[in-house]
Amino acid sequence: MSAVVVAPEVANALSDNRPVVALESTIISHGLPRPRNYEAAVEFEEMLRAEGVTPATIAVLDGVARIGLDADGVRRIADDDLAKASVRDLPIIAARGGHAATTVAATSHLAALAGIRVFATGGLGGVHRGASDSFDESADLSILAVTPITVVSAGVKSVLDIAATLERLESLSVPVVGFGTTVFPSFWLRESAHTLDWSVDTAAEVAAIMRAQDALGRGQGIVVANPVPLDRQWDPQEHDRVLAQALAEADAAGIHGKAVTPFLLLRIVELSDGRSLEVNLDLALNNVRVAGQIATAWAATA
Ligand code: PSU
Ligand code: MN
Repeated sequence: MSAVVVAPEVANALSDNRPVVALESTIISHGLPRPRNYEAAVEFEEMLRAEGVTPATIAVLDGVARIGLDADGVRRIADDDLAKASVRDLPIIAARGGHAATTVAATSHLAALAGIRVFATGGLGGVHRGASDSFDESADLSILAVTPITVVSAGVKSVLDIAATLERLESLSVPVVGFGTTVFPSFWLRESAHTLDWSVDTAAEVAAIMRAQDALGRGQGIVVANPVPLDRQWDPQEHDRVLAQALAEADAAGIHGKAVTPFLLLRIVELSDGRSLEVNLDLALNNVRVAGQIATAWAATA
């Protein structure tokens, strides 16, 4: 059995030059509570299919990195207690015949390996608060520096150090463009305190940037920062209050390493009585929609 299997539907779309969008599994397994996570996984795929875009949800099941899941695979990433795999975990899980949900880093790598150029997620991993002591910086950033994939996200969660994350993306020479905005979004909120050098208004502009990036011989990914619609964003005051409490609890409980992101996301859902979850789903769907448009523009110009 090979270590990587591209689902026939995805392989056919790629070889026919039809649009494909990669979707990650960690947001389903570790970022959203059951049973809403399963509904979200199905909803993301259905939204793409309705737009004529082939979804490729990515995960490792039975030791095989699967680019595109069948119905049983989607069930498993939502219902099973899967490990969370970044790129460095992939060879170990594959060799052992194990199962894992893939992070933005691992999903990006596997998508690019299959020739997929566009990927939708919720929020990108980044530099954690206190990283100057802990060195906790998501491999999402370093993998985007070496992986030709366009990732549509609602920026990075405000649980992270947004300023440091943007600095690292600059150092790593990863382009960041706002989609209809010049302000970097902060996941549940449309804005952060940080402005961007570049913004685009259309998917076709993103496809043109991807084309130019290739022509210039650059192999980096591109971050498309897509803010949640204004009427869907979280109330900023409640956001600040809940965030402070969740961060304090994570600290008090001694949560560290890759457990930090899942802990905070699920705790924030509880502390907000589900409000943060609604926003999370809305922003993720909004990213899937824009990624579908970009993949369509990309395929149309190939
Ligand atoms: N943002 C979300 N939900 C998530 C994540 C980010 O809204 O589930 C996940 C992504 O899979 C991302 C990962 O790649 O968290 C980053 O984890 P870490 O900080 O351990 O690299
Ligand atoms: Mn980390």
